[in-house]
Amino acid sequence: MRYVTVAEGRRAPGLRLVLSAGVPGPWGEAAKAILRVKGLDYVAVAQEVGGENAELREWTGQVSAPVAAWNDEPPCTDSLDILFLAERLAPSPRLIPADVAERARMFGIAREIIGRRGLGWMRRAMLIAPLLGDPGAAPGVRAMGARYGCHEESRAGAEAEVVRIVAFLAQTLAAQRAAGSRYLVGETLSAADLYWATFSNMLQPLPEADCPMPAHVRQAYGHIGPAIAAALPPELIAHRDAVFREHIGLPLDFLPS
Ligand SMILES: N[C@@H](CCC(=O)N[C@@H](CS)C(=O)NCC(=O)O)C(=O)O
Repeated sequence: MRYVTVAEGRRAPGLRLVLSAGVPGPWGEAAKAILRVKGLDYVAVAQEVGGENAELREWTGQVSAPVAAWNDEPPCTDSLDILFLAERLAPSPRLIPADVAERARMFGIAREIIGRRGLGWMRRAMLIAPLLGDPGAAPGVRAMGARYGCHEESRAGAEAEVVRIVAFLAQTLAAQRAAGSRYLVGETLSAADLYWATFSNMLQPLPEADCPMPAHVRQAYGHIGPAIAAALPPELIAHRDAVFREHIGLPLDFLPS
């Protein structure tokens, strides 16, 4: 992936996507997947994981990735705002169902995966909360812990929530299968499938060839423990593999080139 600096990205016209350079940040990979499915090109802008990101703060009022910026419009710093922007720029294929009941279900599932205290949030807390009591914890880890409320969580509490959400996703997929659909909502791909596919990497990393992430991240993501392993059926992983194969494409491209 060719990343430009925040200063370059801020000046550039068109669509820019700020991403954590060098790692497959799940929120960033989800935003990339949405743009890929919609065929939208963008300039990738580098955010530094756990870093000060002062220029990004100056531009967007916050320091996280992803951020999507379209021409002179205010940058979208929230993942659902990025989804709405993509839907506006490329209405087809739609990733937000037209049917209101399906839409409500899709956003409920999406929130459980990407939202505050959802799957990604709690999985991150599982990894970071235990490190925060160590006076030698790296400054970047401390920054992330403070940024994402990890100090408010215990590893066990966060793990229990991850188990509940994964079990819910497994039940949802099984019910959809029984009703004749391959997807989490309705009969076609929606953003919920893309969110699950990209966030599943925090539970069962994609193979190294498809996702060449730093060894310590791979090791941390891959150690889920028996409770999450028991809640995660092969069908959910097969679903994410199919979504990557048929809709997003592999390998993931996040290493600076
Ligand atoms: N407000 C964002 C939150 C995204 C988020 O949690 N980003 C993390 C992804 S790992 C991040 O940027 N981490 C690196 C950092 O904070 O430096 C959203 O809802 O999309």
